[in-house]
Amino acid sequence: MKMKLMTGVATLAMALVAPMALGQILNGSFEAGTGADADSWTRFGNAFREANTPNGSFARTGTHSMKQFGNFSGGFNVTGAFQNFAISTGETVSASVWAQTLAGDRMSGGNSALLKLVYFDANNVEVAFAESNRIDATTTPDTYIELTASLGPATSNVAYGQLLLLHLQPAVAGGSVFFDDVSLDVEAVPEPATLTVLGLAAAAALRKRRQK
Ligand SMILES: [Ca+2]
Repeated sequence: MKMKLMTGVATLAMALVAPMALGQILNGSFEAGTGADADSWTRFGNAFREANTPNGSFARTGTHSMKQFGNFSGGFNVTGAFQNFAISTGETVSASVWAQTLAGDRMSGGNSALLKLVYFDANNVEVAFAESNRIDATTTPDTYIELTASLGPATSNVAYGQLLLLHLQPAVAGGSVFFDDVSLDVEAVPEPATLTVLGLAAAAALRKRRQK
């Protein structure tokens, strides 16, 4: 009986520790969409779903990727695309995207491109954020590199998360970037308090059984 009880508690603890994949990013490879619109993504500025052409294969996988470049307004231009994802208190998130700049339209000046993760509260106010490594003027062209970012346990006031792919153009420098193969992983983090409660519950149950 004792063994059986302990096995039950262990199973419960494992269930709490096991990673949970919630709020996965949809259409991370940009294969689904109509023209410049990529399904599931909200775009702003100069962000376009791009099809491979007979003259060039820009996608890392499949036949489509997302191309971004500056707005050339003279001010600080931000172009991008984003998706929201579900996240609960105590969960952490890590994300990845592959990106490249082509030699023929290489990122220049102060331009850069990155992946950004943000936690928002119920009033759409930013609670926390994390930024990835970047594609910029120093990045080797014509080569897809991985950009990664992660954000720690969501506090109780976090309502949802957002993943953004961004192209930043501080001035009027040229250069575009192609994004492909976005992935996002949300994982539950066991809180020490939860495990302590489980431990106390198991001990109490054992005591109860011994008393019988
Ligand atoms: Ca693709």
